[in-house]
Amino acid sequence: MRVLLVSANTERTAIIPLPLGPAFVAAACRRAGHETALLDLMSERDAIPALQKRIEEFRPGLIGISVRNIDDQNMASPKFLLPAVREVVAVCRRLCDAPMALGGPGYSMFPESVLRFLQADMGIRGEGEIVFPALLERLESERRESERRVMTSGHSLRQLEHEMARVRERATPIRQAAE
Ligand code: B12
Repeated sequence: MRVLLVSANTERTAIIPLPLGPAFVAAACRRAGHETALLDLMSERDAIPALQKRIEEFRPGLIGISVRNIDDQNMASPKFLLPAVREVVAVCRRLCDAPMALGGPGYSMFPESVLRFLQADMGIRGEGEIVFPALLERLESERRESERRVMTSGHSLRQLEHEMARVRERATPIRQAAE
């Protein structure tokens, strides 16, 4: 599977950390045989256009998003850092239909509320090197299984897509007529 890992941290407080966690997870994905790209938004001049370009070129089957910080831990005037990550998720959603999995230290602290706030599809709490490739394997085997079911019922996926397009074409005038 083609996997895009996005290190979503663009916060420059204190230090500019390297994306160590997502790099470890990317290495594990490559070892498991997946074509893997890692995009570090911190090192991009314009994060969102860089993300758009990478998605269009790479066409990922799954996107992993690393969430490092929730806030800057400045008690005097705290800065909430998740809205920028929510934009990353929204851009991915707009550009492709790949499922999105969250991970990273920020996500792992508040998995349920961060998943809800960011509107991603799933998340992995804690270290990702073993569980994330296992998730990829699971998604791939589910895809193979559904393709096999389609093949054995006498259709290829391409035929099925063609058939769906024809159904949609026929359905449009009906919907318009009803409106
Ligand atoms: C070391 C560290 C620092 C160092 C960084 C040094 C450096 N050169 O990188 C210093 C002291 C500079 C620092 C600064 C800050 N830090 Co700091 N830091 C840490 C610490 C202790 C470890 C981070 C680390 O490098 N881990 C090692 C890597 C390999 O692990 P990892 O990133 O967690 O990745 C693993 C998993 O999370 C997971 N994973 C990661 N990405 C993904 C993606 C997917 C898809 C999946 C499935 C899994 C996955 O798998 C990875 C491999 O096992 C954590 C606490 C902790 N124990 O995690 C806090 C922590 C991340 N920091 C935090 C904060 C807040 C900050 C600061 C904002 C503090 C400040 N006001 O200065 C700054 C921000 C820096 C920045 N610009 O982003 C918070 C973030 C949570 C929050 N409250 O928002 C943490 C969690 C501490 C805490 N408990 O509050 N930090």
